This record gives sequence, structure tokens and C-alpha cells, in this order.
Amino acid sequence: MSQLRVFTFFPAFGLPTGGPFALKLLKWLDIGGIDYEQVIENDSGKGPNKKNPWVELDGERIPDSEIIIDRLTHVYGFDIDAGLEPSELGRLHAFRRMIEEHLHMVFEWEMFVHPNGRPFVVEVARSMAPRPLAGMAATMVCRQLGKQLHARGIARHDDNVIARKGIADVVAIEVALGDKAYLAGERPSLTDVSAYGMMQPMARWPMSTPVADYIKSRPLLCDWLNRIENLTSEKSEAA
Ligand SMILES: N[C@@H](CCC(=O)N[C@@H](CS)C(=O)NCC(=O)O)C(=O)O
Repeated sequence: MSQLRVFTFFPAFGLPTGGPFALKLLKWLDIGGIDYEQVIENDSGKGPNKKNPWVELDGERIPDSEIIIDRLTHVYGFDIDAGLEPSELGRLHAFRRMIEEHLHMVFEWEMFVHPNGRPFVVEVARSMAPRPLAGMAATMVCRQLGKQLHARGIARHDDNVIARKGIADVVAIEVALGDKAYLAGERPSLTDVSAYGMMQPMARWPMSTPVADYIKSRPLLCDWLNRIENLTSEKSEAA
């Protein structure tokens, strides 16, 4: 039996981690009934790609939730998307890229740049470090993330444009979901799990930010995210 350690950011908003890619990975592992040890590590610089999450699989360090899931699919023989038609897989892949490459920027902007997000960052820093240090650390993190988002282009827009762009992603997901249980119908796909990782922290965080507020105002979206949250493996249900 392989030994798997999963390095994630701290728990937040009643979730096992506030990191969207780590939350996606943990949920995928739970659905697959794969045993792991969660290790809280808030310094993403310690990871092989200097990004969170990463895993140690029998001592080998592997970065990036997509690469990790791909690898673990082979190691554990659990493929959440097995049997889906290629055209469906293509559609789901496009949604996943939108969530992880675009909606993620808006997530970061709302948490680290939006005036209502920043106090949360300060509060988290205060729970981890003494006051003067915490204030400096929070300012540094927010500044660094702001610079990254500016380099990627999104933070060059007005606040209301960024909000509109993020809400447009969420609306596209909402339309694709319709009245189905999951994006591909009756069974969860990797894209449902990816969306859960990105959107459930927003649905749960106490701060009022535009895209998070939109998600919170949509009961069908919240029901879907909670449905994914409650998914466990058939193995653990039988135990
Ligand atoms: N494609 C990566 C994305 C990982 C990622 O962007 N992680 C963010 C946190 S959500 C991070 O570590 N940010 C810290 C930094 O950039 O310094 C994955 O799927 O794991």
C-alpha cells in the first residue's frame, strides 16, 4: 500500500483547507476512498513548484493538483471520469480550465485585493504571527498577489469589470448544470470537484465580495456545492 501525504493550506470557512486546488484534491481522494495524511503547510514555497498543493507519494514529491490526480488515477486505479464520452470529456475539460485559470484569478483578487477580502488576510496572519509581524506579512502577501494578478492582466481592469468577468464564469457553470445533479448528469466528474474547490470557499466565506455574493445568492448552485461536499466513497460508506 502506497503512503500518501497531502500538503495543503490551513482549514478555513469550515472546510478542511481554504486552498481551492487542495480542496479539489482532498475531495477527489475522499470520493475515491484513497487513504492519505493531510499535512498543513502554509508556506507554498516549500513545495516542488512553490505552489500549493503538493503530495509525497512514497517519499516522491509531486506538484499540481491535475498532475497529482493523473498520477494517482494510475496508482490507485480510480478514474472519476471513466466511461464518459470524448465529447463530454472535452466540454468538461474546457470548463475546468475556465475555473482553474480564470475564475481562480477572480477568487484571488476578491481575497487579496478587494477591500473586503484583505481584512480576512490580516485576521489569518494575526492567528499565525504576533501583531506587527502579522500586519507586515499580510501586506506583503496582498502586494505580491496583486502584482501577480496585474502581470496576468486581470487586475488592470476596473473592479466592476473584474466582478462581471467572474460572474460570467459562474453563470456559464450554472447554465451548464441546469437542473442536473452534476455537470455530466447523475454522477460527479472531475470538473464538479474542481468547481467545488474553487466555489465552496467563496460560498462559505463571511466577506462580502461580488462573485462570492453572487454564488451565495443562487440556491441551486449552493445545493450542488453542498451535494459535492457530502460525497464520500462507497468504500467509506460501507465501512
Ligand atoms: N495548477 C496548480 C495551481 C496551484 C496554485 O495556483 N496554488 C496557489 C494557491 S491556490 C499557490 O500556491 N499560490 C501561492 C503563490 O503563488 O505563491 C494546481 O492545480 O495545483
